[in-house]
Amino acid sequence: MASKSVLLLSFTALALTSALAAAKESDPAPEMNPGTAPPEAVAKWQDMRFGMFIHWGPVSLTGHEIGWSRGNQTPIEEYDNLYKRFNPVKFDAEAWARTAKAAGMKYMVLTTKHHDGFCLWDSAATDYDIMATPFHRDVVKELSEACRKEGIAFGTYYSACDWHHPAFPLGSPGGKSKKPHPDMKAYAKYLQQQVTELATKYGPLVTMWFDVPQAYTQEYGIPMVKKLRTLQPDIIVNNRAYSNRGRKHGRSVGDFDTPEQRVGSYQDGRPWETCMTICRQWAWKPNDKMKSKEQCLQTLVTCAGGNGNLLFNVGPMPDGRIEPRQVARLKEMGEWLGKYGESIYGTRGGPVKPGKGFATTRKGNVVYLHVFPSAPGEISLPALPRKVTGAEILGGGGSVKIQTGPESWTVNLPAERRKPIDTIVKITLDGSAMDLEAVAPPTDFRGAKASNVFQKQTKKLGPAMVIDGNPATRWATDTGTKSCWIEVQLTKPTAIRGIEIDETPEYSGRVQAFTLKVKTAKGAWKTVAEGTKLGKFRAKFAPVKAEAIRLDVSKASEGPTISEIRINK
Ligand code: FHN
Repeated sequence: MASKSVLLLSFTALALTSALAAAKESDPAPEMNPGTAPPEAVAKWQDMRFGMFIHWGPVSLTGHEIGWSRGNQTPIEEYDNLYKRFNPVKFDAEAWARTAKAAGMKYMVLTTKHHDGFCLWDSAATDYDIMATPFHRDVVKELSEACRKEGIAFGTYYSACDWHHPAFPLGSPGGKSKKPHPDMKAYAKYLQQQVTELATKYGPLVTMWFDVPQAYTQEYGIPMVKKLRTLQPDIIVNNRAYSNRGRKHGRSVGDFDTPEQRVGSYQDGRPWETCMTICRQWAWKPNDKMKSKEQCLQTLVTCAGGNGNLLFNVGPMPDGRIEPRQVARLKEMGEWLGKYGESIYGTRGGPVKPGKGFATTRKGNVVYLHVFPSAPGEISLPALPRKVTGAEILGGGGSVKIQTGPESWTVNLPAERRKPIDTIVKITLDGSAMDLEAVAPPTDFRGAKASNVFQKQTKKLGPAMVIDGNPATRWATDTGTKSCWIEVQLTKPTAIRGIEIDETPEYSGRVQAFTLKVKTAKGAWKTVAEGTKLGKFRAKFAPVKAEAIRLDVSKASEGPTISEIRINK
């Protein structure tokens, strides 16, 4: 019989072998590891913080949404022939690049091919491209050169789904139809050929921004990304290159996350970039509702405060111009960045995560405290393990007193010292701010619940969005919701004398009758306000000790949606 030690040895060897085998299974085979961008390339892109997204193509002739309107508002046959009359004679790549530069944008991402399959460059792989239009000029070539001339990094958006291409299995409307003769191998070859064209014909690309891969799965997508990285070693690839997105191999796909139409949540270990429209539609739409200067800038600041980038979208017109009012809005952003850009460019988010009416960014031994008008007169921050050696309002607003205690720091910023959109307090520390652990902001609230959440998307659109201090997030309810309620709980019974409710600006006016109640420390619900219009609602009342607040909407024209609820003590 074998001795104990021999048995033990063989058992250990067996355990080791099976562990190695298990490890082998969980690690992707080399050819199935999409790789990552070099850290220094990612850091350089993070430093840029602000980019221009452009959604453009023959669809701009219709004023409807790119890709999605094909087979919806616009019959497929009509949509697919728009290119024959696409002649944007006022297209001026240098003007677009100058507009981005004037906005303070450091990079640009153009939809070279959206889900409709039309290509804005001279592609050898298809005739369905810009060279087949009366315009007959390579837009990608002209724009990449103009960007380079203006010092703007150029990147390409490429839709992995293609509802026009016969070999891609899904078609319009919205990928809901099936092509008669799909051939994923042939489509994958086509896609790789086009991505190779983009990666070899137009100089260095800051990013390849893939989108909506639908049936384009990883067995095709990973080798394609690997090839792309050999062609452009510094390229940053997003997390939408192929389906099975996310944690197929124990880590997310791509080099950054892509929260869409909302500001991402604070994240240290993994870069992210919010993509958002300056209006409501991605492609050109006449008289579309445009975001205010305040919304645009506070979105940028809150992205930076969350340690993310903002890719802000314009949809140029069919004549080739970016709409003048959008150019003007972007110029306003650039003028603001011209004064306060040091608090955005080259910074990282934190060390205090975005809170009620404020955000922080950091660079070296400086913390920039961004204070929005909605913030209270005294801003309380968790104490940081550093000493404050100086504090002043950026842009020449004089020094600021910060009371630093063991638990919290208090920054006193009365109304008369505030700027209209963002008052930035530049706080200099006695050591680096960059290695500080990010901390959660103080909050009056411990939770929120609601009668309904849009398509049960609680993470993105749940009731907690109204108490996160982030004006760019919102609680949303299902389409057709005519009555609903939301309730927020305070961290402790608190004497309050007012409540502020911001109905999401783009959807303001939906609430047509509501009652606002406070749960007193005795447990009774007390009505403190009622009305027929929310918008930016401000209730003032005699101080009451509150444990919770409840908004009951008894009448609405469409699903109510609220961005923020705040209390005044
Ligand atoms: O369907 C597209 C949409 O048209 C737009 O291009 C956005 C931009 O991020 N991406 C997809 C929706 O997630």
